[in-house]
Amino acid sequence: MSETLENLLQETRRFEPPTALADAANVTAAAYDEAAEDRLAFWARQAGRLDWAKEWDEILDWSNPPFAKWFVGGQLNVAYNCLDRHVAAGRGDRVAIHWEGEPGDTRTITYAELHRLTGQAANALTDLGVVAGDRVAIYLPMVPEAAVAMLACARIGATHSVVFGGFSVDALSSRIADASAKVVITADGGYRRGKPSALKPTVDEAVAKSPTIEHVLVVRRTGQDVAWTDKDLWWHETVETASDQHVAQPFDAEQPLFILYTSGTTAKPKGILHTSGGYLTQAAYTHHAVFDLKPETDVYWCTADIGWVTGHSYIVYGPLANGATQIMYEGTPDTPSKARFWEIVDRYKVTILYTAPTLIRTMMKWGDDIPAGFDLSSLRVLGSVGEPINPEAWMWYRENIGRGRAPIVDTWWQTETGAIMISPLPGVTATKPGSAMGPLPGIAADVVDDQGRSVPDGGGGYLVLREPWPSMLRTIWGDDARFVETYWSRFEGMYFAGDGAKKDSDGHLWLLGRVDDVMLVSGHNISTTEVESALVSHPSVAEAAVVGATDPTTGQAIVAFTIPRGSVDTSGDAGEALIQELRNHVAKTLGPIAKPRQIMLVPELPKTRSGKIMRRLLRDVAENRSLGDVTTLQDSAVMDLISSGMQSGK
Ligand code: 6R9
Repeated sequence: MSETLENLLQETRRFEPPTALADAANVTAAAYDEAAEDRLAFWARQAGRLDWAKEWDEILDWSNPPFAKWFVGGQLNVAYNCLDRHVAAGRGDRVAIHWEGEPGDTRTITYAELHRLTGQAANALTDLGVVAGDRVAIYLPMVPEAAVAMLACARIGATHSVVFGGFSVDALSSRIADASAKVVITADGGYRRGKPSALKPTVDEAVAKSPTIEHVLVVRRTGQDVAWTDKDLWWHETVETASDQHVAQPFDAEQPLFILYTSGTTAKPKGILHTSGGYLTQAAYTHHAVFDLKPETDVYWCTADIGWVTGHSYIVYGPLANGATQIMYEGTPDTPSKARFWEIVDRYKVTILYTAPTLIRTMMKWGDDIPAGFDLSSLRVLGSVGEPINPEAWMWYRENIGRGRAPIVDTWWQTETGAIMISPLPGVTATKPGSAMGPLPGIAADVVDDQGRSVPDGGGGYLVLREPWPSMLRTIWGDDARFVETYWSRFEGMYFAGDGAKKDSDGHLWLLGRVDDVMLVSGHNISTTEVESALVSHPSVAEAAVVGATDPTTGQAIVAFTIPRGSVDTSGDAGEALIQELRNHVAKTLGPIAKPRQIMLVPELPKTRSGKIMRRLLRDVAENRSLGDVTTLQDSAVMDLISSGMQSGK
């Protein structure tokens, strides 16, 4: 990736942290110096945010890399740290979760109540024969029981494996089989787009293929009819009748906490294994530092689904370890109207919002007038995660949601890293639209070339992590060899994240997406992210996805799928004219080499449930191949829409 485009690096806008926020910030610039001076001592101090039943003997055992052990010999209970200690400190009446169901029903759950519910669920699981080390699959909609189920597993030392409520029978049964799960926790259904959507039939089919499953616990959410087998138990008859008295036992710092299968935009899903002490340390620290959380006054809202790592670390473990008050929302952002998010922010006076670029671009497409109708003045920190955020979407987020005041933290991390690794600090960093800026204190990130040499400022290459970190994955479940091969073999002694990145002239980092997505056009490396950002910088474009399609002349040619903004006329000649204008716009912004061969105007883009564009499918469309595996596709009807409704021009 030596010959890269300069476009993103020419960004000259800078946004200083607001003075009031900087003056009262949880973390100041001194944290970088402290961590640089002694990284391990820094992490040991962060571990001190938690209550340990037994202090560790050694901060890090790295004697058998890449297999790390953090806080060796230490013991703690993760659920105790998220619940009991807050209740014991007199904070039991604080709201933990303001839950908002899609149909408009609400529940307010205090720390004391969440503690009681978790104790009941822990007792119920124990009665069902679940013991420390067993695996429990969780296949639930965004209901409070999802958090309760996770915490109950943590409380008894069982390992949870949360599977997205939208996944298919095969996705669920293969994950159950891979982890040999003993119990599945599910629901009759959940609400999506105004309708009850069934979950139980999928579980029934998956369980029929899963000999390891002994019991199925079913939460009643929608009240729809369900088939019943002798393995099934209602949650309200089993958990809600159990004793809420449960004493949490401490477990080893390296006790497996959860397995989470990677989003799988490519290849066979990997069961990423996370353990307890190091994971909770970094989830709690980063939530405190990156969002500047003030637990007494903030109302925090992460819009991710609990089935994604963002939901694990920034709905369940980080916020609850920190005693935060948060919103949990069950449904989609356009039900009952496209104003749903802003109505929630306004009503609960949300102060910290953490969402994804895909949602920000969707809101852009729907139009500025929707958020403009609400009081969003409570918002003081805005976060982004999941994909590179285009400078244009970043500016839209800042202006229309942050009202030009709230700092944006663009947070780079992965299921594998367990917690945020690269991000601005809201009270410290002067941000640049589209850049995740730099590694957090205690994190050693770098960009290297093909040979693993650090690139100079201004250069581009592969993102790596040079030192182990507390919340790092410990292995791929059941496959140590694949763990070593996937992450630690590309560059000697470094973790290879699979992402491309650039350093600008100040040494700040620009993430460019998966390296598999980089295109090679007439011998030039061009990242899909850069062409997408150029397209989104045109006023008529809300969202764009770019792929490299095989081309007889240039090797690969750039094909772009583009969603126009709501008000743009794309009928007939107007559509053709727009396509030509966009091709020229990209050529002008990035140089003629980046001019797309073809631009298609489409109504939607195929995305994973976590909101990442599935470029592999678009490449198939661009090359007229039949479609590959779509099990992680949010809505397979999108592909039909794209294939039938697209307007294409060369
Ligand atoms: C947390 C999460 C990880 C991949 C990662 C990268 C992309 C995430 C990003 C970002 C640019 C950001 N990614 N955050 N790219 N800027 N702020 O998304 O985990 O589902 O495992 O995906 O997402 O490509 O490698 P996961």
